[in-house]
Amino acid sequence: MRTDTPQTIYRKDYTPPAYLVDTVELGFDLDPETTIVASRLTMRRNPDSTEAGIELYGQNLKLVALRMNGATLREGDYRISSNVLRISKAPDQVTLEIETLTSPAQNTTLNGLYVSNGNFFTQCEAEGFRCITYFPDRPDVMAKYTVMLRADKQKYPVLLSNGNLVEAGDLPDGRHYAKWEDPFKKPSYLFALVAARLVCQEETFKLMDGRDALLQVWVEDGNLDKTDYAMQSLKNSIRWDEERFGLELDLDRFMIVAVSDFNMGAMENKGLNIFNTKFVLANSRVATDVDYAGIEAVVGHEYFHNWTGNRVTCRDWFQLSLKEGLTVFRDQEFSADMIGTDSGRAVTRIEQVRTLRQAQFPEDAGPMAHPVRPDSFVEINNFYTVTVYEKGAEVVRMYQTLLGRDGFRKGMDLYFKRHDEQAVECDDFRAAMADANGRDLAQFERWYSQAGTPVLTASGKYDARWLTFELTLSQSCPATPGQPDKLPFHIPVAVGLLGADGKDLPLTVGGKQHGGTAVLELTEASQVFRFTGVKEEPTPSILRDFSAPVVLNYPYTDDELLHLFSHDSDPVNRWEAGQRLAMERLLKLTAASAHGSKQELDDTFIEAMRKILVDESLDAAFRENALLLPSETMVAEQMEVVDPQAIHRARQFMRRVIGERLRADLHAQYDANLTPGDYSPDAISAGKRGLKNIALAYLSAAPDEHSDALARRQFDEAGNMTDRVAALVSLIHSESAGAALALEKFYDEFDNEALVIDKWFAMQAAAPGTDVAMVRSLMRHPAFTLKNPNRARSLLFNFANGNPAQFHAPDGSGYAYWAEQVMALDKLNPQVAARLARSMDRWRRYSPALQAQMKTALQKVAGAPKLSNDVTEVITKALSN
Ligand code: B3K
Ligand code: ZN
Repeated sequence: MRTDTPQTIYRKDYTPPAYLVDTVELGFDLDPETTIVASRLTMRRNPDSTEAGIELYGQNLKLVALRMNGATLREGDYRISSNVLRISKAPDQVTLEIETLTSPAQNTTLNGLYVSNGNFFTQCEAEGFRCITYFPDRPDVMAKYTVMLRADKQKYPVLLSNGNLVEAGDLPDGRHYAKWEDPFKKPSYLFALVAARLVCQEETFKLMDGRDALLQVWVEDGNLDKTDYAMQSLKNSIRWDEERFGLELDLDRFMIVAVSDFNMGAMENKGLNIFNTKFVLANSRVATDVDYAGIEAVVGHEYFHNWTGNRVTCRDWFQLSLKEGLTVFRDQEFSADMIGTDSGRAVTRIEQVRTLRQAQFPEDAGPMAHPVRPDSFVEINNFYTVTVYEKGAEVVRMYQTLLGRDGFRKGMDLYFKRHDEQAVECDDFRAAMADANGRDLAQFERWYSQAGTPVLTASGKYDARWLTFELTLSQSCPATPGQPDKLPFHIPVAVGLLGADGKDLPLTVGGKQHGGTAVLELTEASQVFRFTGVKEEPTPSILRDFSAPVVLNYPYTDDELLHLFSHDSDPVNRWEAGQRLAMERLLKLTAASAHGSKQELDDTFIEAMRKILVDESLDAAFRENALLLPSETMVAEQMEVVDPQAIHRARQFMRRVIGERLRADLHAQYDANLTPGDYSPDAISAGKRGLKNIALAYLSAAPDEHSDALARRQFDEAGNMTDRVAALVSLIHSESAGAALALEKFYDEFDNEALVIDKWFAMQAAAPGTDVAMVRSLMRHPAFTLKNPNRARSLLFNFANGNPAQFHAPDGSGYAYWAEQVMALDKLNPQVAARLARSMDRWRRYSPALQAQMKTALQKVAGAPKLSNDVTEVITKALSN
């Protein structure tokens, strides 16, 4: 929460801490109203610092006592201002004893120590530890922790913290205690405690070196039937990190705890990962294939942080991508390896590309654009972004593309050898990659320092006499806030050349032979690459496997795209060709719709879609992805002036025509991809369900009595949540007469399953027929609350981000609603409010009439009293950039 005028923090101002902390002893007397926190820190002057005094951070705390080397300090010995406690005169060796009070039950921010459903949890990243006690709460201060928890035994039978349990027992007055010791030094943001009434699934697991580790998944009573997949994913993660990176679990015990009130997905606290229930709880009755995949990815992600983030951590928060980009890359590789097949890998890659285009490219082009390693921030929590995470992962992936898998592994090995138990910078990671491989990666640094999505423009020239193909690659990068000019990036561009038969031609470039794909390295603003011995005029397949996070412009003809869509050996570019064909048409249809002229879709496109749909040599999951049209948001990003309603009409038209024209084949594929028998979330089965359900969606986009009956039957008979939800969405989107009843039935059946009720809100929020008035009435539903982030996201975020035609209603009612909700949420939970605030990022791209209304809404929020730093930063940037 804001205390003074928001201050901007700059990366260039970094200075080392004046004091280092060796040990931390914490004592908690847990009580929802007033928790007493006692801490004892042993500190010593940092030889690398020139600053004199001790600086501790603290927020919303009541200081009860402060002692230095046994002597009580009085005001004057120390000063507190702007959440900083300064002791200006201190000896070189210091033991500080601090006693503070905090009120977890009053803490609706879900940052620091808070209560959820009667249980205690903590969230300390990025700066939540300072809401628990005064501390040099910065990631470059790493210390060893011992934690004593005391609480009522009846209400809080389970007491957990980081590391190993060393002692436990009873206390007078019905209380009990548990003492935990973490053998590894860690920054304060990785501290965690849980005091709760919970149950667990547990197992011992043999590690690579023969040690046994105790694995536990803790949930509320009644949810033990939903922990198997999280446990399995944890075991798979541990094994994968051993095999792929030689990294072993360093603790004897590893715990995952699920909590229903949580600001994000999960948190990698050392040995005690705390998770949003959404990424733990699953069985076929309540969770979809997407939920299962999410659990695998997030369990993996948090586990992988144990090395990339915890053992080697960040020097300061500007280096966040050092751990996040790298760990996202690792979880992506883990998920791909779990599928195991090349085509399965490609599907995961396609999904990553879609996320980048849906969310990261718009961020890079908007008012909050920032480099992967930002130079400044007001509120660090606003920088847990798709740029830091997903673009950061792309940057890490490019090392692997440039150095090869083995080279990348060598770089990782050197990184750990050099930096284990240190707090380091993105540059240290780059240096390890360069040094381990004897490569100069100096220019590669620009991926960390320059914001914006580079644009790669390509053109090709075939010379039949000399059998050469010249590929000219040029790059540029649009200006972003504070960065008007950019220097060329070091871009790996994976290229293949297709012959007329659709096969890859052998490649020789710069005298060097490659297989079917060559990784070209573009380092200048413009370069020509000459392929020799090219026996026929090729169709170039550029940026295979999406080898860099850039926008590619190449003047493809429809015929070339159709050729690639039918034959490219690189599945990602094969999919990409289909997306380009669809995007061109969506843009034309949008223009036609805006001008009220006739909408038409050509046979060529429909036939190309049919060919993919019925090609049973292709994985079902790939076909599903190839049939999925670019989203309305992606179309909007391609337009000078966004017309949300015209985009929506165009996309709906296209879906309807595909549904009508491919009706028989869609029915056939529906039948061919049923998954009878017990539910399994494996990729093959999930792929079949995906294809079957997109067939259903197209059929419902062109509704007739058969499609309606099909959706109703699927809804009634489905043996799993994936099929249940798909059927319900089809009924809602086609405005079927059965939709209302199905929604009611769904609600009644799952009213005890919070995560399913979230889906119930989310489906309605994103339905084309849901307007602002309906969202307002859904907010009055007894199951709705703004206090629970999952619930708030399910309705508010899905409406603002997932229902653009309604959110951008011409009368501005969506914006007025947005402003109200941002302000209401900000009073409870600034982090979540700031996320919702981001929904207006792209406001300058709409028509003047819409812009004016959006500006009014933004200004309304900007003028609200006592706005948090979080929301202030987002709104100020939106209004000024
Ligand atoms: N590191 C946490 C995110 C913390 C967000 C703080 N606002 C989860 C993760 O990336 O694994
Ligand atoms: Zn992470």
